[in-house]
Amino acid sequence: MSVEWSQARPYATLCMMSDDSSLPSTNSSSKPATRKIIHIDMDCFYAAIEMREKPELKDIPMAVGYPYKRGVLTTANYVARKFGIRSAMPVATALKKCPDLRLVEPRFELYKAESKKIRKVLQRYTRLIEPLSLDEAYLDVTGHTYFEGSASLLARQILKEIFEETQLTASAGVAPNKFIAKVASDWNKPNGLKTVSDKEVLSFVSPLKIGKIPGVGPKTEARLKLLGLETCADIQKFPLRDLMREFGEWGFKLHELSFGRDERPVEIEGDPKSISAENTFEDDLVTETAIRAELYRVYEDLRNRLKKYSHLTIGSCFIKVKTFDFKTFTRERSSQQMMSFEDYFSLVKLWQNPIETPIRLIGAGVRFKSADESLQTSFLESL
Ligand code: TTP
Ligand code: MG
Repeated sequence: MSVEWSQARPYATLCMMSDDSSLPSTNSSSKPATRKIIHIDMDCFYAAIEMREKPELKDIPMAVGYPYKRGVLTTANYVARKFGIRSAMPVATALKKCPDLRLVEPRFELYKAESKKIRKVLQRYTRLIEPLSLDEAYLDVTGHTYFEGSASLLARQILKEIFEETQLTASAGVAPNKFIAKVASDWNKPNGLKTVSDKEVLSFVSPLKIGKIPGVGPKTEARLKLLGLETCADIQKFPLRDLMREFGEWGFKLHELSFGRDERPVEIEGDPKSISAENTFEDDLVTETAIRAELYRVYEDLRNRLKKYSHLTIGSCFIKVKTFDFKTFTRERSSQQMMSFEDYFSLVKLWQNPIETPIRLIGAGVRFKSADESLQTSFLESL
C-alpha cells in the first residue's frame, strides 16, 4: 500500500520507494519552464531579536538557551560563533569553549510575533509562500512583474522591507529551484543575497559537499563516502544504475539533485492532508522491545501534534518503517479517530511478524479527510 507522507515533509514524499526498479527517464527532452524561487533566512534569528531588545548584548558572545547544564542552545550570535558555538550545542560544551558566553533565556512568543511581521512582508509580493520555520521560507515568484521581472531585485527589496519592519537582517538565495535557492541564501550570510541563474546551476552545484543535498543526513553522507562520493560532482560521475542499486528510488533523486535539478514545488500552507511523527535512529532497531518503545515515543509525539488539528476529520491511520537498507514500507487502516498505541503496533506487525529486519526509521501518522469527504460522511450519518 503506498501512502503519501506528511505535507510537512515534502522531501520524504520524493523518497518513497517504487515497486518499479527500472531506471526512470531523466526528462531531458521536455524541459520545464525555469522557475524563480527565493529562499529567505533570517540571520541568527533568536539571537538577533535579543540583541535588538538589549543592545548591550551586541558585541559580546551570547547564545539563546536555558541555562541548564543538560540543556542545548537554540542559536548564538556571530561573535559567539567565532568561538565555535553552534545551534543545538549542549550548554556545558558551549561554556567550555567560551566561558564568557552570555546565556539568554528564549522568549518564543516574541520570536513568533516577529515571524508574523516577516510573513506579512512576504505576503505583499506573493501568495506562494512555504514557511519552513519561524525564520525561513521559500517563495515562488515565477512570472512576477515587480522590478521588470527581476527576482534578485525583488529579493533585495524584501530584505530591505524586513529590516524596516523589524530592524533584523535576513539573507536571500535566488535560483531556479528550492535546493539551489536554499544553499544560495547561506552563501553571503549575514545580510547577503546570492543569485544563481539557470546557466550557473551546474557550476554552482558541482563542488558542493553532498551534505548540502536535501535529505542527506550524516548517515547517508557516511554511506556515500564509503562509495568514494564526497561532492555533487562525484555523484554526477557515478553510474546511476549503481546509485539506484544502493539507494533504490532515492538514488535517482540523488542523481538528479547532484546536477542541481529539483522539481519540488513551493507548497503553500494550508490544512495538512496528513500529519505524522517519525524518528531516525543512530543504531538500527533490532529487537521487538526496542521497536515498541520507539514507536511509543513517536506515537506520543503524534498525539501532541494532533491537538492543533482538532478541527479536521481523521480518515485513516498509518505507520511507516524504513529498514536498514533504505526500503520504505507503510501500512494504513481506516479509522475515524487516532488509533490506540496497540493498534499502531499491530500495523507494524502487519508489515512483518515476527519483526526480523533491522529498522532505521519508524513513523506514525494520521490522514485527514478532505472537506468534501467530511461533508459526505456527516450527510450519510444524518440519514
Ligand atoms: P537557523 O536559521 O538554522 O539559524 P539562525 O537563524 O540562528 O542562524 P543563521 O544566521 O545561520 O540562519 O534557525 C533559526 C532559529 O531557529 C534560530 O535562531 C533558533 C532556532 N533553532 C533552534 O531552536 N534549534 C536548532 O537546532 C536550530 C538549528 C535553530
Ligand atoms: Mg536563520
